[in-house]
Amino acid sequence: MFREIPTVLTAEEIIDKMFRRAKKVEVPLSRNKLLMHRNLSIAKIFTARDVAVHTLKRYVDKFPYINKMHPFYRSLLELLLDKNQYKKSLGALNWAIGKIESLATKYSRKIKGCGKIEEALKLRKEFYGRAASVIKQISSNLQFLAQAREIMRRLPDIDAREPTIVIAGYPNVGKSELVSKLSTAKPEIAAYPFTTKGIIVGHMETEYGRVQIIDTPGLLDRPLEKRNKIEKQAILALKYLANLIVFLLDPSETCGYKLEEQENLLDEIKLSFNVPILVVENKADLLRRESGFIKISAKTGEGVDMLVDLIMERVNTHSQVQRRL
Ligand SMILES: Nc1nc2c(ncn2[C@@H]2O[C@H](COP(=O)(O)OP(=O)(O)O)[C@@H](O)[C@H]2O)c(=O)[nH]1
Ligand SMILES: [Mg+2]
Repeated sequence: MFREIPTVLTAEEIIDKMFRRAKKVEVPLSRNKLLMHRNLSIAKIFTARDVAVHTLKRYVDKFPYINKMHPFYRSLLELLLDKNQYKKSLGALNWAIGKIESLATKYSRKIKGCGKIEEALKLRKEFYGRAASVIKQISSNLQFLAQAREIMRRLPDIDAREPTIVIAGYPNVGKSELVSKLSTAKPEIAAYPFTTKGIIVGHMETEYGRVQIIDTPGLLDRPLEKRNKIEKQAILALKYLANLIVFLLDPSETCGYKLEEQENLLDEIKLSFNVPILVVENKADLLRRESGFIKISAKTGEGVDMLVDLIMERVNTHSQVQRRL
């Protein structure tokens, strides 16, 4: 969706392009010089108009409507750019399209009715000046959209419609190890706002179709309270994506965090995300304790098949299907 947004030219670049193309326009030679010059001027005006309208229309078509986006992307974009300014900028482009179309119509009519070659030339110049001024008036809007494009292109590239599992838990509890065990292909890194690490996206093929697995280094691996408001909202955007959060505990504490600390993070995530959570105890090869949670070893693979069954059960329950629709 975001890959299709074209590069946004500056006002000067659009103006250059309009007149460069208009300059190349030719009409058949004719004995009637006045008629020939009128036709030439009109053809040039229409070419300049077409360049401007085509360029701007493409932007209007290719920049997505934020309000129609999946809530995951919508909530991230609301943090990253001024939504009103975005709407206004696209509106300004529409205004410019209409303005240039009507100027072209008006000036071509005037030229048709003019009686002198010089006048045709003068009117053509006048159109150029006015059309250029319209484009200059949307210069800041074009600039804003160029920035918006850069922001949108850096958004994580995820299929928001695919059932998605988000993995959480303190560092070193085995999240990456588990994601690589569950993924059918090598997980990919996707950019994520406010973290340089990005998120890791893997895919699991199941009899019910593909499931996306997301590892979130630096996001869901420490208390949310330590983040600033914007970071926190960017992290919470994951709730729109996740059908299920798999929270990994490491009772062996070889990760370097006390189990109690880990459980506090679990409680916080439970409170902050309105998403079903599956608690999994990892590193069962090192330590097993009495608890109601499923036990696995991401390292040896023990219990992982059972975990997949549990995940699929949770992802395919009626409520989950409803959430997707
Ligand atoms: N013994 C044992 N070690 C594990 C297990 N899962 C992960 N590890 C190790 O724990 C360390 C941290 O794992 P990693 O997947 O990078 O943790 P993450 O920070 O949560 O992504 C690595 O050295 C892993 O090899 C497990 O089930 N058993
Ligand atoms: Mg990791």
